[in-house]
Amino acid sequence: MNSNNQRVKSEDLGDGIRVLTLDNPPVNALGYAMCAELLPAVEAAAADPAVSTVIFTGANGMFSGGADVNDFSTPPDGKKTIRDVIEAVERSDKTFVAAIDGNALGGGFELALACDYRVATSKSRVGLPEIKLGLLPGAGGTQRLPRLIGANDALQMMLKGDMVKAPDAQKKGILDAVVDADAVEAAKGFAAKPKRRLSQIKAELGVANLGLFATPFVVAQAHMMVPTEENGGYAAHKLIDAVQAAIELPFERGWARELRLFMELVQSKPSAALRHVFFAERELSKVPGLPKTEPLEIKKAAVIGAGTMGTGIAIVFAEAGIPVTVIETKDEAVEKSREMVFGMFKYQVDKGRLTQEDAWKRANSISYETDYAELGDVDIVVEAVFESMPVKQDVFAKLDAATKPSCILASNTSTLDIDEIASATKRPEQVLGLHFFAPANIMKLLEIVRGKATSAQTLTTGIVLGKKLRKVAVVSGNAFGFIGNRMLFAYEAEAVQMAEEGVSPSRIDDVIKNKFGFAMGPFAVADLSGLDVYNFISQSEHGAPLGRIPIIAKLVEQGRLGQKSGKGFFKYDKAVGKGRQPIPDPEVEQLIAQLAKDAGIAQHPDLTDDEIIARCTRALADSGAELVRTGIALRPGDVDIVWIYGYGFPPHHGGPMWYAENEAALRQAQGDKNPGFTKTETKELTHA
Ligand code: 3H9
Repeated sequence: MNSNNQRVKSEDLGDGIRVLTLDNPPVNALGYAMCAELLPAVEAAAADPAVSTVIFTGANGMFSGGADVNDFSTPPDGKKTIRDVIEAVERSDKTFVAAIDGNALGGGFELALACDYRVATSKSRVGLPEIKLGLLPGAGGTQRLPRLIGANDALQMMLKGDMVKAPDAQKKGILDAVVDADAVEAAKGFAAKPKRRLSQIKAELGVANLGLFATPFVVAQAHMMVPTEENGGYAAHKLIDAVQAAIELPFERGWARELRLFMELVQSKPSAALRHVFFAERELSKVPGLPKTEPLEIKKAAVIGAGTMGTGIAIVFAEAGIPVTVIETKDEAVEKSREMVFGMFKYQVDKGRLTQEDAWKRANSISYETDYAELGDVDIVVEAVFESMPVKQDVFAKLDAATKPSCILASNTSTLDIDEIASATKRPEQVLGLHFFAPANIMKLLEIVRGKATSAQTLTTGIVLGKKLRKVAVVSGNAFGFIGNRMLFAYEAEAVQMAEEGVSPSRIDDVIKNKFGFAMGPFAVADLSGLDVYNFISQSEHGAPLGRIPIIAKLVEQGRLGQKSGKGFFKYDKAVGKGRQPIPDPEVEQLIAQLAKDAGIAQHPDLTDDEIIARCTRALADSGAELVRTGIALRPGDVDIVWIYGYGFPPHHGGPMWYAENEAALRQAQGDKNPGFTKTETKELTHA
């Protein structure tokens, strides 16, 4: 039988072999519509006496990206899901083989696990990334993978949610063959082999020497290792429960337990938040109204300045395989930069992420020069010099003269006006901001700042380059502080305001970090960034409208610049947490109380934890809404991504805009007439 349904192609190859090809672009998602076609195709093959082997494969350069994430917003209500397809495979007495060419993820990989044999091309990757969506694998993954590779390894793989390259998957015993040739051809080699269902075998723990108490011990350890349910670990604990069921229960009961846990997660708030983050991330490169243009090919780059930031940016280029020239006149800075580069690549080798040879090649793709005349052949330059307009304008004028006409000139400024910087050149259309976050080689966020003259090609090149550099790139308009830092000011100001009302900085930080789940509290962040930097910015012409924070000016006056000077809002002691752990300082609390008294600020020292969270998050959302309203940010989702990837906003709360919107919905439902930022407002704001 040869048939061509919309999403499932069925072809008989002779010798009893039928190939079912998943063809549902872009990622062959196994959504309701797809499963409504796949299920009868599997049932037809199962019922056909002429078929002895069914091979699943995928079109569009991949096996399948898993269930359709869009489907999770509506209950299945009797619609067919990948679980129904897998049950049909399980019922059938034919041999099933997965021929994987490209990614097999989530439900896609679970379909492969339901097969008797799995073959993949060497470039393929497999994985169960559901945890990143606040879910657990809900189509048998939690029951079959433990039976295949041992529960302990399976649990680690599912908790991380990372993709595993085919050769590594073969070593783990996940794949039966890895080939450089055609996957379906290779799969045919398994046609005559006997059935081998994972559901029929017992799951072993895969941990030696723990005796009778091995399972309870490993399970208890696993629960201890992941974040608490309230603080980002909601799905992780349920995943551990599901894997425990795989060890302790017969397959059918584990399969049922997995579904119950999956359904609980689909309806959970953290999962809704993480699914929002997933789609918001994929929206980022869509810039409304941007004419379609070919991006410039970036074969060679340059960075101006070998400070910590410049070096980090150079490493990012080198890691992406783009050779980079760093311009630096001070020998001492070059020496330090080289040390940082080699230290970082050695670390990658030590961690097993790079071979010695690759690390050496990449480290040596960063060269150092003193003269701009060496930049004649580069395609892009990123300037990372001191944050001062005259200094930057001087650099840009020199770059304009030294680089070829097509070269793009980018600034890593975190606050300055891109248009003013561009005005120092004769090519403002080829100027943009590329605002990396420190440490540049670690932080995922990149703000791409579009000046008023930035051309479509320059912006497109920035977006494509961002992907190549493996950054999460968010387009921002040219406003003081762009998206992230502008909101940071509003957030810090609100935190200081609460301190002035009598709540200690350490309590505010504790609530924001440990109760809400931020990576750091607002006062620790201020200390890390440097209070002198805040002070300098708030005194500058552009920063002034953001308002001055008198306590910060006072602390700077006293030489309390933050972590770098050992004192800021908190004290730091080299003997405690390597000098990075904030220690509450009663002196600062007294100083704040005095300033508040002098200014006649009403005291509310008994603010609840929830009030502290509400005020901080509302300050962020109000400021984010203003950025969307004025077109600086394209969408509320872009704001969320900036704060999740650049400032440690807990992803399970969806970002400041998503969180505010959902909190408002809750308050509205409770009859609050002034609930705050609502969903309707968000929709109206969006420029996309
Ligand atoms: C699951 O399987 C649950 C089961 O255990 C149980 C079920 C009962 N659904 O990322 P890209 C879209 S949960 C819907 O830019 P890439 C994406 O939005 C699922 N849409 O491409 C984008 O759309 P647009 C577990 C999806 O090449 C387009 O495809 N699976 C899905 O850089 C291209 O995406 C996962 O979590 C999906 N599952 O990366 C895998 N996947 O063009 C999630 C993608 O309109 N997906 N889209 O903006 C990924 O990790 C990456 O998308 C992938 C491709 C690696 C596949």
